Amino acid sequence: MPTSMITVQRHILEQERANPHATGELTGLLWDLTIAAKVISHQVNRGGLADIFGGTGEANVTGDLVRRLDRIAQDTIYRAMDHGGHLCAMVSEESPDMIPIPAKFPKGPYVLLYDPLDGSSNIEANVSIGTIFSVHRRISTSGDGTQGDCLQKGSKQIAAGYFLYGSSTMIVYTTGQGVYGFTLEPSIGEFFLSHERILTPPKGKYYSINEGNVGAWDEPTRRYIEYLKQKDAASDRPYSLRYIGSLVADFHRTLLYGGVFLYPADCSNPQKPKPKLRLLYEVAPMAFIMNQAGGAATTGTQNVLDVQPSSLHDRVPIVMGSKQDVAVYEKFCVDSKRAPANFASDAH
Ligand code: AHM
Ligand code: MG
Repeated sequence: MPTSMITVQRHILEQERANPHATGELTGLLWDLTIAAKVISHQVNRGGLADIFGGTGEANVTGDLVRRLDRIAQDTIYRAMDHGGHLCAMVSEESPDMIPIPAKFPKGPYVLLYDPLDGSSNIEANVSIGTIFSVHRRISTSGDGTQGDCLQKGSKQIAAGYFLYGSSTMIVYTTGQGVYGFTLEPSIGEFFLSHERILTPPKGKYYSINEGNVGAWDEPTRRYIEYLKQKDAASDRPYSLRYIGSLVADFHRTLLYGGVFLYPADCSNPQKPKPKLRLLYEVAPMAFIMNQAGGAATTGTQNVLDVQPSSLHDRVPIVMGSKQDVAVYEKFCVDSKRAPANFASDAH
């Protein structure tokens, strides 16, 4: 049995009570999401059953193969969230356009942006995957939500979090009052507080990047990773590489142990850099969480939370993690010509 008896439901409620203007809508919204996650977790745990697997044969808007569990996760969240009266629109990584709330249901003050099942290329290897979510307050005044409600900077997020389907199922979330983690007790179906007020170490000793892409990295990233691999006992270098290729899992480890996660743009064509991760469903919510845990997140030139989205499926480069590690990366971006060795004394 868990030692803490604080359920996620009670925690969300108490956080909302701390805000004198709270209406209870956000509590209801997050509560509905946890129900969807329990259903998805159950399906993911049944993942060894052959009939769940296999592509649907369609490609999603970002060109990835839509796997069957992706679709189950997408539908589960939609069905859990469409009728609660908390939302005026939803947007998912798996759909090209906004997903309206059916006319027969009341509209609410929030929009929900989500990646229903991130890391799905790992499903068949039984690697941890997850659901990522981000909540904004609508800026339009009534009726159906608009694109403008969705295309808000990360700094405007009201809440963000993720569900991790791993050796146990977890929710990690923030409403701008710190980051908290809860672990699902599957026999009774409740998430219990297991990670009180998560704080990322100010500096880590791990880096997390798809190193197979080295030939396509920009110069600062290449020099930064070289620097992390150089021996220097005073700054705990060389760092160790940890990379799963599943954002929620790589992020969760970075959040708890510190260090840095990077997904830089593919700069094979320097005139047209191509980032991979999506601003609204992956990068902005993770940046909000990292920031609330005392870490940092940058595109290399800009704080991620200040990036103004221009379309629903914008992608940006991302470097996030321990504050000191991200600060060193930013120095490489400012002056990529500087010898890596000079950074040790500056940053540590
Ligand atoms: P997905 O949303 O289609 O699952 O893709 C996103 C995933 C992230 O989970 C992960 O960080 C990244 O893609 C891994 O990409 P790569 O295989 O190029 O390293
Ligand atoms: Mg994804």
